[in-house]
Amino acid sequence: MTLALYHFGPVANSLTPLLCLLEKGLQFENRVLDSRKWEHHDPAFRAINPEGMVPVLLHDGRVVRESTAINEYLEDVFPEPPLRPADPWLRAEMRVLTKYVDEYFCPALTVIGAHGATPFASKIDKAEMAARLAMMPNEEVRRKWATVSESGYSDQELADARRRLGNCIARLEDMLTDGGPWLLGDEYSLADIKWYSMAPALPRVLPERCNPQATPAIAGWLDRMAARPAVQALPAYAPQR
Ligand SMILES: N[C@@H](CCC(=O)N[C@@H](CS)C(=O)NCC(=O)O)C(=O)O
Repeated sequence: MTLALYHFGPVANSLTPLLCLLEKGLQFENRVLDSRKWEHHDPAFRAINPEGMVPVLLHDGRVVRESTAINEYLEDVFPEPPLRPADPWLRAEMRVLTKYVDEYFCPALTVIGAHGATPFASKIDKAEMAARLAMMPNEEVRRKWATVSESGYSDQELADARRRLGNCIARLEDMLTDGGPWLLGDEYSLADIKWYSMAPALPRVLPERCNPQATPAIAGWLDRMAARPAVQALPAYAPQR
């Protein structure tokens, strides 16, 4: 059996399957790609995912894409320890939560994260950047890089992304208040993993909205997540720069 994960390190969508693999104690080839060196544009990786996007899991020669789908796949193939509730209602709730991150939380955080790459991207030679953009088949990724290689996102776009992140904070605090230690109550699940792939950025991006006084339930959950051995193992999977 061979299992390999192609990823950008323990952050955002890459963190989702990385943490799942570590929670399950699975042995895998760690294929960390350095996005700042455009390693995801190398022909060897493009042969695996023509979209030039991570994360990608390779299991016995078969390519599995999309972080949320990868984790459900890992759960189906390697069910121990279980990270998906047995109860069908809780399982549906778990999928509502992972879907929210994919459709709402992640796109808002991407605007803020990509804007932070403006100093790096705007220094790239224009001809080189044009060649890079031409290599990006995914329109959203291409538009993102085109934006940050110019002046970055507008104040209005940044404010709108922060507004949406404020809604994510409110939803997370609400879910954790009066609940169990984890998002589904007593059962740690793929929902915690998915939210944790984005949530550590919240106190940094919106410190006035997300802090131990304003959002004590989030602060407690972040601490419980940080104490998990699998989370403590994550830094070893960062790109070596
Ligand atoms: N919905 C996809 C999103 C994947 C995605 O956006 N990946 C980003 C990194 S987090 C990427 O590969 N970007 C390529 C680039 O920015 O050039 C998933 O959850 O796996």
